[in-house]
Amino acid sequence: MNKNQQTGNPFRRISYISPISEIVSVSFKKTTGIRRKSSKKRQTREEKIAEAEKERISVLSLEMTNRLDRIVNQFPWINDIHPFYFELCNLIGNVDKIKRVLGRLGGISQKIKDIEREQLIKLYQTEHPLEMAQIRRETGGRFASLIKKAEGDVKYLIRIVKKLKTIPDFNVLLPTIVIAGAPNVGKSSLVREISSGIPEVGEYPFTTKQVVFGHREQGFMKIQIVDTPGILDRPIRERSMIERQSIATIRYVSDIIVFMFDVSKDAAIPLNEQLNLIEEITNEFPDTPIIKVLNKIDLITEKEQDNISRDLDIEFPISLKNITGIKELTEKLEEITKKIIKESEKFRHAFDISISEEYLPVDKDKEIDYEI
Ligand SMILES: Nc1nc2c(ncn2[C@@H]2O[C@H](COP(=O)(O)OP(=O)(O)O)[C@@H](O)[C@H]2O)c(=O)[nH]1
Ligand SMILES: [Mg+2]
Repeated sequence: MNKNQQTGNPFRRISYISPISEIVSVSFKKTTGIRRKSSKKRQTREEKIAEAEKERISVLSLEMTNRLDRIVNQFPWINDIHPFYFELCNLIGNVDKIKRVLGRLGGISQKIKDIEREQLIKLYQTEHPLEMAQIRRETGGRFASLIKKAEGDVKYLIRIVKKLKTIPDFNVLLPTIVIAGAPNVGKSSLVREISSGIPEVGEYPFTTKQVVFGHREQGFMKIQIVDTPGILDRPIRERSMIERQSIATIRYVSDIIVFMFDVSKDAAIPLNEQLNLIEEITNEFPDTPIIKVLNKIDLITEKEQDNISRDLDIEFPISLKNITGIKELTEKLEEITKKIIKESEKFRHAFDISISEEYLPVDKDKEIDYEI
């Protein structure tokens, strides 16, 4: 499998990015301890000095280029990123700019290596210790002025990565159920109720709230359940452009939307506004099946429940308080996800990856268990 074919947030694996000022100071510091060695070899004083100066130059080059290369290599290969993360990356930063910045950093690293080579040739051509020191100082100066050109670029990356790392770690290869509905309808309660473990929390860009997502073991595979407070709970048309674009990226990961209604006395917004919301979500996610759920039936009469269910085409009347109707709902979710896994390109791809030739055992005699 392509090493960049990550299932979760591909930016999470980026660790610390050192600012240029730090790279410069740490790299120079590494060269200060380098002294002429008292070698047993028969060497002239000049030869020993040349060796020490060479080492100072090489260590400086190595320290700087290793740190620059590390920044570049930590980044996922932008073109291989799943569209969900790609689009969010492009909203938080600018994918083309990131590519240019990484290209420039790689270019500076290469240039430092080239200068190192040139300067070492010069160093070998002189026998005067003063000139040797001069060449080494000049090299250090050239390295420093080159690398300092990347100062703004690296600052940009540090800023962007900090945000990119907080994007929730969706497993983009798992079937995903997104829970939508007005505030207080019971979205978080539903996620808690139908998730196997304790739901995790992540920040969603451009919204003030956090995304909660749980997992559910389902036969041989897992599904993801996502609660999106502040994202799919208020009118999309009131959002800023960037917030709307950010919301739109959920399209890439949502396989089913569960829309929850609350018509009890606890409802935070009236039914007509909840209907506007579901209409907007239907427009925003035209290809995603939406399952309509009426929650908090423990707070309404049977007659109210029947009327609402009929008027709104409710498939599942439930109560998370009394745990009524949950089994029917989860059975339906399982049925749909199974169908999606069979039919969707997304999961066919996931399946292909797991049995592609790269995964076939090298030693054909050895038995290997395949996990799908
Ligand atoms: N009576 C009743 N209360 C519920 C039910 N489901 C959720 N609640 C309550 O409704 C409130 C909001 O639930 P929450 O899951 O936080 O809603 P969210 O804002 O949509 O995530 C909480 O106080 C829940 O305990 C239900 O079926 N019946
Ligand atoms: Mg909630």
